[in-house]
Amino acid sequence: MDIRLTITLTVGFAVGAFIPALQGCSVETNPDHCVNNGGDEYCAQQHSDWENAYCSDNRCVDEVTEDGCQQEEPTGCWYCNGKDEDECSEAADGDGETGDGDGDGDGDGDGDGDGDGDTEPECMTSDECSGETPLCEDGGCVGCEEAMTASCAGEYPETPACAAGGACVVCTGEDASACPAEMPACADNVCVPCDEHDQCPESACNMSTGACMPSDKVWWVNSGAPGPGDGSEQDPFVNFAEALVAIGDGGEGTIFAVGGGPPYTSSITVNPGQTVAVIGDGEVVVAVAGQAVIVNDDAVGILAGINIIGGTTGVNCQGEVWLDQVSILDSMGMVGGGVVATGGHVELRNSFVGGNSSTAPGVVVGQGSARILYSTLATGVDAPAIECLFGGAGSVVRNSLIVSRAVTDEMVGCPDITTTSSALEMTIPGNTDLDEMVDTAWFESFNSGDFHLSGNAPAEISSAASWLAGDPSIDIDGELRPTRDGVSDYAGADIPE
Ligand SMILES: [Ca+2]
Ligand SMILES: [Ca+2]
Repeated sequence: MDIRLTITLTVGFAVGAFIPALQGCSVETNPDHCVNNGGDEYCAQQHSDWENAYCSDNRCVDEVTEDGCQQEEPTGCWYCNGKDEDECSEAADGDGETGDGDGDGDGDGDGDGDGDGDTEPECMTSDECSGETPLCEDGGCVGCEEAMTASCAGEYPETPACAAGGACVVCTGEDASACPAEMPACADNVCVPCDEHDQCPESACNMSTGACMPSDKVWWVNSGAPGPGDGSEQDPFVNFAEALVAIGDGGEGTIFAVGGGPPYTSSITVNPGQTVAVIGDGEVVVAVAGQAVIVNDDAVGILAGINIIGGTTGVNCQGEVWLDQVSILDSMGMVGGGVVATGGHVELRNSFVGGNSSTAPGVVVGQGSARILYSTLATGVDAPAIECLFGGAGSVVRNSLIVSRAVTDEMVGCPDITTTSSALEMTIPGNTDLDEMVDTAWFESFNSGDFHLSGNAPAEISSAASWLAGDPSIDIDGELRPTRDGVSDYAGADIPE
């Protein structure tokens, strides 16, 4: 409301020297208008390229100007010395004798006549208005941003959102309330499937379908809560196991996880038929002895904003897995791998995978496939960053940073993976060759799995990636990516601050 008010006043000031308030009789002065600044002389200064400059109060002109200056003599509303002086059309005509009389007469007559004509209603209802001035307000068609009382939602139920140019549209980035459940997000004023969790603030984006997860199937967990809890935001469960039970067989549910307390010690197991989203706040730590996340065949696991430390395997995928802004640290000698595509398909985006004590690869591509996008894989001396058990056909590495402390290829057994726009130590055409990573100084803290880039990272990383439509709009920390097709960007999950 404040913004609309400001815009309206600005536009109002631009049109006339004086703006009578709609309800009362108060008058505001426009300090930038020629009638308040000495008249013609002011216009001549403001428009030094004009042959003639006349000051008008805009009542008698065809084209209203913001500062009141006109190039043609504004007969009938010419205030050559400013508003305190008499209107001076008559003086210029040299008709001194009848000047006073005619002047008064013309002034009143023209003023009333023009006034009535100008305020004859342009519209009675909004269906007489369209385009970028779709709303009828006080007899005139105005843009939705200017409107004080009329609104897109009130006048046009099917296009209830107000776009920047003034038009009423189906949706905007801020208002997608008219979009259907299966296409809850908005791009270019058109409803589209979601691809980021922020587009579904009450639950999570089901990345698999592009719909928001059910808003009535949402549970909260907080490892620092007193427990046992009922899974509500006010009284959360303490561990994932209770929330997974609440989602139930074949259910589709969202778990909001709060970090800052002790590590979560129950694994996240998604059973066949289930679709489970776990949305952490970035401070969530999952530390279990065995496999931290298991997504079974015919199950969908969607994880974001969580940190997995240790265990035997970070994420074991047999169904469908979506990982965004996830960190997986091998601190204690994983034997399986950070992310294992046993079967099915893994999407790994804006994520860190690796660690110094690696005994297992960062990503293992088995019978399944993986798409590794804008992720940083950095593994220890005994482990490749990516290992393919069956060649890697159907898998993709793009816009990622792939390194290993091993003095060998950091991708092993993967001749069929499609790798583009990434930065690696090895040479693959279409990617950036960083040469051997001689120590761990490229990262803020390699040993603790903090793969944010340090000042020692090779500069080529900053332009190795190429953003494409559909790619994440942010990095692992929420920093904005370029979001224009073909623009170069940092490879890996981190854009340095
Ligand atoms: Ca290496
Ligand atoms: Ca960053």
